[in-house]
Amino acid sequence: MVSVPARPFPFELDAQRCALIVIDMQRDFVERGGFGESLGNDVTRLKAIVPTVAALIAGFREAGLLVIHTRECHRPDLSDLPPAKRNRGNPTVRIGDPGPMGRVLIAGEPGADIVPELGPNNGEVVIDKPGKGAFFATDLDAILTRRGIAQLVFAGVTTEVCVQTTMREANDRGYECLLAEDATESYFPEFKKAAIDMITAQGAIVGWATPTAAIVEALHG
Ligand code: TIU
Repeated sequence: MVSVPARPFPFELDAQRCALIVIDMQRDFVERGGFGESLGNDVTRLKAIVPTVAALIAGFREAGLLVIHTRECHRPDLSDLPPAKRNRGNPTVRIGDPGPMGRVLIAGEPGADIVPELGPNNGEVVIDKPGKGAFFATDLDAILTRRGIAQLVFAGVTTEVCVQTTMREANDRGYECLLAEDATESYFPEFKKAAIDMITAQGAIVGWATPTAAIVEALHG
């Protein structure tokens, strides 16, 4: 066990039972012309965390620990896309429509790929998920259980949507959750702050938060 300085109090990291989960660092959310921009968002804030997420991934790889990547995407025939999700809001391009990076949020299309700087290594787990939470309609829990994982470190986008949803799902399934607070981002800075405040409040009601450097230092310690 290594004690990692964190909010609201130190996180007792058990490296042998810990995995990193990188949420949805896909071109469709991070680059121009994708789903994120189609919803009216400025994607530059998200692109800026790529080097920090890369440093966190490198820390886990160097420690020989499991890295899991998720992608929010749907089947090409849209059979796993509820109309309520496809029709929500007033996007310029809907999920499944053609865009500059192929069909938006469709598995196998360029936009659904993880940004090249953060691509998975051989042997790393990639979870394609139809929802915001990575446990919904996926085999993530089974994979973690088989590997004896009890703690999850979280990075990725967006803090208050897919990251927070997945942290809440994980918390309810008995995982201890630590958010790398500078390796996650939102299109809305005030939502990022509020999400982290909510996660860590009430004695870590959902989980802990700390900078990437503190996690990497603990892994090497
Ligand atoms: N991955 C993820 O957060 N999906 C979203 O749709 N996020 C938004 O903030 N829109």
